[in-house]
Amino acid sequence: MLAGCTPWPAEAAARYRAAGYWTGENFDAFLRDRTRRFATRTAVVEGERRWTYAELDERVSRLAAGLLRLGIAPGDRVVVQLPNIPEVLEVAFALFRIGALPVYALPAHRHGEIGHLCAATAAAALVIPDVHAGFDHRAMAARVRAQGDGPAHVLVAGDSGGEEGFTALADLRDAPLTHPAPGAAADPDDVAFFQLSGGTTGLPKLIPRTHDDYLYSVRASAEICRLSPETVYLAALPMTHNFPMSSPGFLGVLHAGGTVVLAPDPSPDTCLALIETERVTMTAVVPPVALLWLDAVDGGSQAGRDLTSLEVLQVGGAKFGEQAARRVRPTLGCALQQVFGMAEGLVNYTRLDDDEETVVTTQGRPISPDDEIRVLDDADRPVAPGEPGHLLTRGPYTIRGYYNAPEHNATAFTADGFYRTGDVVRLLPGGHLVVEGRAKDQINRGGEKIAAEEVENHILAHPDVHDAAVVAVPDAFLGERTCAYVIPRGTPPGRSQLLRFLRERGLAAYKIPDRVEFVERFPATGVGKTSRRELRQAITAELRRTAAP
Ligand code: J2J
Repeated sequence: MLAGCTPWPAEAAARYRAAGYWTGENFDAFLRDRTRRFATRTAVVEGERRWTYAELDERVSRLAAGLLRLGIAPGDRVVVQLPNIPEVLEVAFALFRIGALPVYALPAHRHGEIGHLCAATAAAALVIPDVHAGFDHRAMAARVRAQGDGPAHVLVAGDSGGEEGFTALADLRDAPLTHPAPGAAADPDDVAFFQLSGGTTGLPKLIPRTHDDYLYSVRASAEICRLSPETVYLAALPMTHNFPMSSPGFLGVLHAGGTVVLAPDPSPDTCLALIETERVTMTAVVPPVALLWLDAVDGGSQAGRDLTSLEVLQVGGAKFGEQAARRVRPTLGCALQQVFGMAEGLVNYTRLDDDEETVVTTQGRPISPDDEIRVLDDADRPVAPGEPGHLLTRGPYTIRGYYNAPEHNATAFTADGFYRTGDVVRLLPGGHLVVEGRAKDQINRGGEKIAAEEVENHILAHPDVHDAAVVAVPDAFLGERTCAYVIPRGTPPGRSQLLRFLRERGLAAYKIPDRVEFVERFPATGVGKTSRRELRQAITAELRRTAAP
């Protein structure tokens, strides 16, 4: 196992193998096998571009050869920040082919987050688009380099700009790598890539996922979602996020021999048009996007669309309100599937044969019979059946530790390896979970996760700030927005000046507080403690009280 990662105990690993969950397939073998079986079928579609499985595999081999030539070696980490373009598949599988490890960033990340990821993984390379959604990722990469976070190579999907150390992917595609490639030997029970945690701490944590554990979740998800070669999946959310990657996501679709259609953005105008023209059968969105789609079809701009191909709409990443959930079938004419998952592992789905009440009122049940679920009170004792409590979990695809984070792991995991999800749930008799809330210091802004402490630390770096607490405020559309309570040091900085300061520090736009309130002091915490965690709780309680009718 890669240094800095926590393996499953040998006994558990043996059990997961014996049960047939961990099959010993690695990501490179996965692509080669599906290419053999589905060679001439369409793997991925983006605008005018359509690649068959054979074309994807050929590109992967060429890029893999080019990466080796450039000096990317087996075991190297490579930060991948790409929007929804077919190169996501090409780059990820090329890295797998040479045994290098993708570190998946989001397109919204900026030099602060990307710099951290590059530094924390000692990345050999960073992969970016040139300009995306009006933002110049090359300039950002140059800045990451200038701040001393590496990496040696910047690979650009598009125009490299010709800067020293910047290479266009197009210039890397060599003669195909001769088989077998070094990556073919990648140990299936070792780490394949890193996902990013939604986080509760000052710096985002890295989630190491193995070939064995992740591919089990992909195969099992594909089965639960009944994927087949006829599946046409629309990737509407950013593809490097865990949900559209693996639940069942584009990997589930490749597993089944289906087609992945890439949407440049999740707007109803873009996506509902693609569903009609590409005859999409399934897609996955976060709750605010589902609301926009429902409204666009319900007498809105997309009312005339032919959506008859759509069989399943998955909604997850944040709690989907029951009222909206009830609108999905009548409005879109498809089944709803609620998905409650996390990049750390555990994923729950409502099943396609669950009754409608279960589908609209629960967040599903775990993928695996060997997902162990505990619902505990504040003192780690089991709550009475059906009562809300903290969700802890352990199983064949849930990590046992974050990367290089022994101190954090000591509290995020129990001694016997259960992950403390920070979610508050009720467990129903049939095994379905209802998400009731959250105990972690995280804001869920319509599915985008914000660690309060991370944003507070950036605010505290401002010279005119004495203290800061970032909390969630309820929002009808996004579920939650962020509010930063700030105690100034003397004259408060202007709001817009403070927000500019945060952007300048390289924070993703979704982490920039929606509201800033300057206050003289924070509410007392009852026990007189001054931890920011208690302050956040006190302010949240105060907000609830004042918001009450
Ligand atoms: C309430 N809260 C939810 C839901 C996630 C599939 C789907 C989602 C994610 C994801 C994922 C929720 N209702 N339906 O990785 O594979 C909140 C919980 C959870 C956290 C995880 C997947 N679905 N959540 O959202 O790592 O608080 O993964 O612990 O981004 O999102 O966030 P993330």
